[in-house]
Amino acid sequence: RREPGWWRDAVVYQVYPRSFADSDGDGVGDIPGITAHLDHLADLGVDVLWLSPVYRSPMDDNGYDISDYEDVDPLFGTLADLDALIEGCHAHGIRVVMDLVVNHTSDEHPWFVEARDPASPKRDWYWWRPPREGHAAGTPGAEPTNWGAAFSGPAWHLDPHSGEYYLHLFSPKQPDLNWENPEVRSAVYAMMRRWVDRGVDGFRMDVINLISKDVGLPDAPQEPGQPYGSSFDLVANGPRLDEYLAEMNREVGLTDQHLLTVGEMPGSTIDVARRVTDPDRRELDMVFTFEHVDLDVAPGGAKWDLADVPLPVLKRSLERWQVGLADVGWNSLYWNNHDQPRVVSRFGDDSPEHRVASAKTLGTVLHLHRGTPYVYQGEELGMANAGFETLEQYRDIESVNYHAEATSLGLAAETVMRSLAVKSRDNARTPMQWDDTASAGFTTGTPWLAVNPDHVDVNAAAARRDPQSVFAHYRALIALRHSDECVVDGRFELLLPDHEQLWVFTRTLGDERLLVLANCSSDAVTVDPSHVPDVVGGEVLLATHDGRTGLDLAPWESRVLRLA
Ligand code: TEU
Repeated sequence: RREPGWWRDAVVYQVYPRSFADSDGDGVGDIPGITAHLDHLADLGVDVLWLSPVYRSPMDDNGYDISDYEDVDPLFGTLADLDALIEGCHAHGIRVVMDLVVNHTSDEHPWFVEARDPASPKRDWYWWRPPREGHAAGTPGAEPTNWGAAFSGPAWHLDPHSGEYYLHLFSPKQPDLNWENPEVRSAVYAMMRRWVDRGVDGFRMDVINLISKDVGLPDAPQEPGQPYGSSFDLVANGPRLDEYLAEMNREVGLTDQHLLTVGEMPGSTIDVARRVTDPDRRELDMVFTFEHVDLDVAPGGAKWDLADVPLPVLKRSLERWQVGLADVGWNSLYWNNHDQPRVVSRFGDDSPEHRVASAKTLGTVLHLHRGTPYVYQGEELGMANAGFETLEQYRDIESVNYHAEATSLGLAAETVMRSLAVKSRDNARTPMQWDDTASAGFTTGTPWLAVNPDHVDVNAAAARRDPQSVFAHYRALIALRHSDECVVDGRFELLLPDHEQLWVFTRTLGDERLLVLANCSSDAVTVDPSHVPDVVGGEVLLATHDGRTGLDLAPWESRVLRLA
């Protein structure tokens, strides 16, 4: 069914079910809607569908707060619908990777409901601590540590019933599981095995490098004026991470059954990735690094403190991971997901004049790196950021909480709205744009989040008719990966690292050499022939602007050449 390392030449397509396709008119995407659009994925040529959570959930964090790991939330459909989707994918030769969210559950999960009782045998399935010494429960500073939560506020929530606090690195409705407890680990592995038995081909593991914490739960370094300590170094890449991942792999048979595993690892480093993806250690196949998507943050700031990213900085970041994992382990390659703003708006140029070319060129650059590429729904259409201007348009808990926190700390409203416009996760969550009809063919009802008005031009129906579309370009990139070993395994070498406009690199495998020439700017540029291998004899495999072979590159023009 699956060969060892099959995922090395695979391309993964991420579906955020809430925003993909609504089949029952309630304004929210659902599983039958995905099944109805599998031809889109098959036409694109992707090998894997990564499905963001569809489990039962109060939807505090749009399903990343799970109250039943083994049932489908009625909002998305039924288990029978999910079985039909898995079957439909397999019939199209597409494998299915489920989202595994086991750093935390929902506070409405029966495990946590039970654990609220101090006498319950499940009390120790979560992190409970009494108020800080010398502080009365519920008073400021009584939290057991000075850690902040990712969605604003403290990382500890007082449970009045027991007078103790519980840990939640995200929202108060997402209590962290205590992975020190072997009962927790066994319950997670049993659940994973049942999903594998149901036909699932792998897992994307949500914040999996947070599951091992420093059990001493010490205070974190706290900058003066900062409301909380920066706890990331205390909760990320903890002392037992490798032990847990190896145990999970063994207990679930992840490598034995050649299941695709990708660990989402905020704050991970190349050293952690080399270790965790080293095949000999049988932990994970690959990880999502955050290094390149944390570059546009002002030094010492949070994601909302905006900064530009000069191209050389971005190029060097991806190069570091290419070099770091060249001889051991494996990279994932991504620009987009449901947490990140749209790449054409972030690192490209989403103006009407340059949107298509920049989306295609950013796709070429990413897909010609070494690793498994991930395409996020709508990326193959060149979908852009939402363009929201009022707080009422936002839905994401992270964005809404940030607005409240920042304005209460005195930040100017327009500064906060600007940060949201550039970085809110809702930028990635506007409904998939299928056609130019009302609501872009996403729903016949009222969409849960506003549809981007640009759907009249930016939509799958138009793209599939247009040989020059982003969709056609992504289809060609995916076909190239499937047909060319050098794209999959060729050694990466960055050229012209300090050039502010050009992204130029080679891939070499045996006597085959590919050259990628990309103008990642909105101005024309001429390539200095003394700085690149002899391109004249090269065969153009893929280009954004057909028929051009000289050293002049138009704005956002890129070419992939096979050198003689
Ligand atoms: O995201 C992990 C994570 O680090 C996020 O906080 C992300 O960095 C941030 O949202 C960027 O703005 C995962 C899921 O992908 C995310 O959707 C969930 O909200 C989060 O974990 C909690 O499960």
